[in-house]
Amino acid sequence: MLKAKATATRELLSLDGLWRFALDGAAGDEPWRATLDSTLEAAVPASFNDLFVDPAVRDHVGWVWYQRSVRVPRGWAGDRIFVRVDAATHAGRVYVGDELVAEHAGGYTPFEADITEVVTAGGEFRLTIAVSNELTGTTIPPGSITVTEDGRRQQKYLHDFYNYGGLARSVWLYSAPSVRVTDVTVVTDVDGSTGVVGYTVATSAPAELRVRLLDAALAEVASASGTRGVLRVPDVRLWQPGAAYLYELIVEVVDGDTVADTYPVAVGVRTVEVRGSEFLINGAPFYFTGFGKHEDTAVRGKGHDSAYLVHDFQLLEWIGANSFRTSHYPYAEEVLEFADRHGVVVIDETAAVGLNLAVEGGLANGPKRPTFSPETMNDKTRNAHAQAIRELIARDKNHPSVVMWCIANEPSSHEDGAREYFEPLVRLTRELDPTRPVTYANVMLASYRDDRIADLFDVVCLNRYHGWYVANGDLVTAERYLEGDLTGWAGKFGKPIIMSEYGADTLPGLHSVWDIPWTEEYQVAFFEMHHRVFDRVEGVVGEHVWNFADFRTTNGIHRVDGNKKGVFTRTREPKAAAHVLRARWTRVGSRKPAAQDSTGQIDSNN
Ligand code: BDP
Repeated sequence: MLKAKATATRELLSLDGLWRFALDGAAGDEPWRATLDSTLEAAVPASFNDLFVDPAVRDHVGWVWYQRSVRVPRGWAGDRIFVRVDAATHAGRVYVGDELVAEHAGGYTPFEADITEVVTAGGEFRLTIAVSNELTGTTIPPGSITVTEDGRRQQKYLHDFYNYGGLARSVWLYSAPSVRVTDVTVVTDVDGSTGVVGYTVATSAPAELRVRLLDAALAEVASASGTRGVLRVPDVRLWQPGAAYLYELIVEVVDGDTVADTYPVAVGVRTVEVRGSEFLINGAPFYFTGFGKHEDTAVRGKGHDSAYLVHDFQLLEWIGANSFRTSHYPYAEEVLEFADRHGVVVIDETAAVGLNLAVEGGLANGPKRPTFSPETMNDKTRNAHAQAIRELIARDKNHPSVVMWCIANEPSSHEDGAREYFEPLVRLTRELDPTRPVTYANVMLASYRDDRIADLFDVVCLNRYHGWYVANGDLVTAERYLEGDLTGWAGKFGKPIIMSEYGADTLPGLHSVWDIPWTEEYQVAFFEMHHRVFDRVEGVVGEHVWNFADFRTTNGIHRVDGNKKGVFTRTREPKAAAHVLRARWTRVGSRKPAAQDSTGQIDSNN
């Protein structure tokens, strides 16, 4: 799905700002039919939960209402007019005046409606968006709703980050010509020193098409006509991790001498490949350093914020990280565009987190209810999951920064039914995008001995907590466990392994000369232990610390002020471990550190 952009043939109006806001039930029946009867105003983009002091808002489970009036620019007469919602977490309904114009499920991917027939250029209309934060057995992520004895609805779910809801990303009004570009797919390859850019364009009606590829200095380097084709770029400048280079593909609908529609797509020419136990970008082995992140800040919740975007990427650069995973949902498109421009590598994840009832009763307990069954995660869950994959790939397929799809976080992959659940989803992902490797993040409960799905995927991503949830405070034992774990996976599957999570909760300011969990020193020692092991095990091609920053977690799990595994605090101050990671990652770059020699030194020539 194309991002809304202003071009010579399209105009774009941001609808961000303050909207009238009400909880469902507080604003009467069918609240979209009139001005919302509420004194509350909510900021867009932002999750609604932390904006207000009333706990009834923060804890609300169900629909909420956003409303504002919108004036359509006069000059849009004759164009098609669209309203686009970048994210309504987790479901949205859009009303123009009295009419329902769009409905969407899935909290982290965009949707839009053509509202040309119900608005007029120059006129004003009432725009109401209903957003539901409910998680059920048929949503991704899944959850369930219980009712307390005193009648309060409570949301339960199987992931530990807080279930923020609302309009966390921008809302737009835009115009486009009736015959227009509706989709563009770009696939790049390299042939010697020549870049190969394959393109496919979809249009709203049969049309004559022209494409031009411009380099960063806006000089045309290739052109073609027709809905699909291949452009060749002699002496191509590749998109490289840490050294981004972007071309721009200008797609034009032409009608004789006039350009009826024009839409630009940033193109980074690069290849991605898994070969044996290596992950190759542009033919060279790539070693991932970085984090699992969250979209999470004070007050805004999951609201997209350009200042945090810039600052987070500054911190990634400062610490020497070359990559991150969009744990545990697709991030705002602005984040991926920034990664494209700045050469940061992304593992792009769906919101399929918590497909795991084995963790329900705590890490140590075995499954009490089966995860995959008609009563639990079933065909409907899988259909929603398939749709989440479709929408993720439709939105993000052209980003050079995205080098791999991660279709689930910590599913119960050792249980009956896991293979039947995942096989069709992996197939679907490959059909939709045959060019990128596919992975899932494996949970510690599913070992290399009993995991049932790892062979379906290209890369083994492991979330492990040796030294935290296991062997807490005993890094000697943890080191032995970790090495056994990694060598087990490497030996059995022979695929590249990325440590997609390893982390220890740490309270900034807490210190000790001993290995005491929660101290800054323990987080440092914990990482150093992991890094020794990674360097010893062939096949480990990356390390993503859990987490970039401290983040808000749900009520009802035993955490003090949220998850403290951040290397930075929630307000982005570094803990001691940040300096240790910085020393390592700025030295390692994007090449796997050589095995240590007998003196314990890294052989820097290797
Ligand atoms: C992993 C999850 C992650 C959690 C982390 C933790 O993938 O979302 O935040 O554990 O417990 O199981 O810190």
